[in-house]
Amino acid sequence: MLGRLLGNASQSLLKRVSHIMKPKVIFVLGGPGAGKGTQCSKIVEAYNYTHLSAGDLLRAERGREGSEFGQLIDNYIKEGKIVPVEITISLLRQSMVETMTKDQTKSYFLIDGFPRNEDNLQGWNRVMDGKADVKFVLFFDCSNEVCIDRCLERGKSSGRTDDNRESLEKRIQTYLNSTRPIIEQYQKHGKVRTIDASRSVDEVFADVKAILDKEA
Ligand code: UP5
Ligand code: MG
Repeated sequence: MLGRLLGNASQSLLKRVSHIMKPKVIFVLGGPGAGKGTQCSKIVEAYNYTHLSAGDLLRAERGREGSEFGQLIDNYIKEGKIVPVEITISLLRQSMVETMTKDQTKSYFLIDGFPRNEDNLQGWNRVMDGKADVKFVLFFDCSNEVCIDRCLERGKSSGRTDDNRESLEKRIQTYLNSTRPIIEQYQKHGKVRTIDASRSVDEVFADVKAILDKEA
């Protein structure tokens, strides 16, 4: 399935493009509503990074006319479950190739909301091993209560099918059971930069800047 989804052309294009400029990746993780998207937008304004939100890419694919995965993605998102990695990684990879093909200097990526579980991590390693350098994980640490409150508030106008209490409880469980262990794995290798994400947007961003100025 993976080969079919990625397409041979896309695979060899990424190989060629990454020979010229290997993509540098920061994974951005944290609970639902921790502020990943908000902070990534601010990073993009100040630094030469391209923001790829796995969730946004999945929502776009869900809404794409003729997508064979629309219904599946819809069900997974409402249930707060993690979509099979073949789908997510093909979307991420396609976006990376498109970005770098248009402009070869754009080889710095923030990958937001991925990898969320072991299946995601293994899929990434299988497909991207040697083709991209993961510098570190930017981890927005925030209590479940704050995360839920932010998403419920956003849910008043976001139109997101998962910004309701029932889906949020499932999203939090998935985050605790599946994503935290991935963060812990990276932590063991000294590859996590943790930020207290419960503060104001600007306070959080000040810490983000300090990390990027030092390391990126
Ligand atoms: N806000 C942000 N920062 C604030 C601050 N410091 N103080 C006060 N308010 C703050 O922010 C959320 C809300 O809080 C906004 O209203 C914002 O203004 C406010 P946002 O920046 O959007 O937070 P973010 O962490 O991006 O929250 P999001 O809801 O996007 O996180 P999720 O991880 O839950 O959602 P995502 O879109 O990544 O994934 C959705 C679903 O897609 C998953 O549940 C899963 O089903 C599926 N998915 C996969 O299957 N695989 C993937 O790889 C990715 C997603
Ligand atoms: Mg987001």
